Amino acid sequence: MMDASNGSANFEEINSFFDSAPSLKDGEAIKRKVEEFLEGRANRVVCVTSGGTTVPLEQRCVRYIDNFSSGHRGAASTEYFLKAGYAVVFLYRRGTCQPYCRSLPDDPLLECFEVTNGSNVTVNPIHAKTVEGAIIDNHLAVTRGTLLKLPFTTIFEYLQILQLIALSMRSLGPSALFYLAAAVSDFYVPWESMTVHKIQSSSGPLDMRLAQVPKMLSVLRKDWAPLAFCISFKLETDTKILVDKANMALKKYNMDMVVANELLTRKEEVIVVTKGGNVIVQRDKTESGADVEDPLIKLIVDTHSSYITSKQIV
Ligand code: PAZ
Repeated sequence: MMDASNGSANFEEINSFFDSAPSLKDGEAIKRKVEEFLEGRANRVVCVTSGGTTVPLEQRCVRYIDNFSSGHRGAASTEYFLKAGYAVVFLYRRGTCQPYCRSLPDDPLLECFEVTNGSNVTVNPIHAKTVEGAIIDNHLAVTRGTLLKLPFTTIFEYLQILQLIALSMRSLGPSALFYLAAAVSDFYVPWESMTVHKIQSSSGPLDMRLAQVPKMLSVLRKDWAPLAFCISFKLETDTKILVDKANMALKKYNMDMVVANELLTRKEEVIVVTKGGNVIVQRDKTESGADVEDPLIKLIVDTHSSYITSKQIV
């Protein structure tokens, strides 16, 4: 479902994807939010995409195809980008991991709080520090106006909102950064050929042909935000092909960086692939709780700084 190195931009396919997609609910409101968020901003802005897209099988969707992505990478990276002074547009899959909530238990409401003295709700002392940290950090990002969160569920919503964000960020030139960590479906059912009502099991085994999702990386690079610094991700389960596939994506889509990761070790290590060579980035295993996103975002921030400088000199 998630290989991203397939074919060069087919603009006809891309147009037809957008023309036939169901119209984006609240599209105007989302556009306004993005524009208001970006208004007057000259400094660095990153669009972090996070979590996996779904592929509906019915227009009145009961069933859909999904993928494994937890959104941890996107949420953690957002925190480090904010710490580094970026404003972040966080385009995330509904229900996946959120910035500053990574260390909370699975059911924060029920596990972090308790009822004391009859009806007072208090924080369970075991979780007090984590809850306090999460609330303060999130509050800071929101009050400073540096974090805009936009949810998606389907592949249609994801690509429509990404296009809208990219077109709005275009004016930021090289200060704009795209960090595309979402696991984006490679195959989908085009809306017009999708059955309206719930597929009936009484009709026997399901035989379904999926179309390929057109690759949007080239159009992002060429049309939507040509001066932006673009980072895509490449996930594989076979390490033997990982770096080659990342290199192919780097060239084919003219990315500035491709972050290659393997499913089982993705929280330990990533390989940053650039035209200038590859760098292995690992989490600091000597420090408990250290994650790979910390050194990864440091490297990206430095590389983005050099990129901005190089564009200013030219
Ligand atoms: O969301 P998560 O933290 O569970 O995993 C992150 C990831 C593996 C989805 C991301 O690092 C990635 O590789 N995204 C692109 C996947 C792909 O379409 O190849």
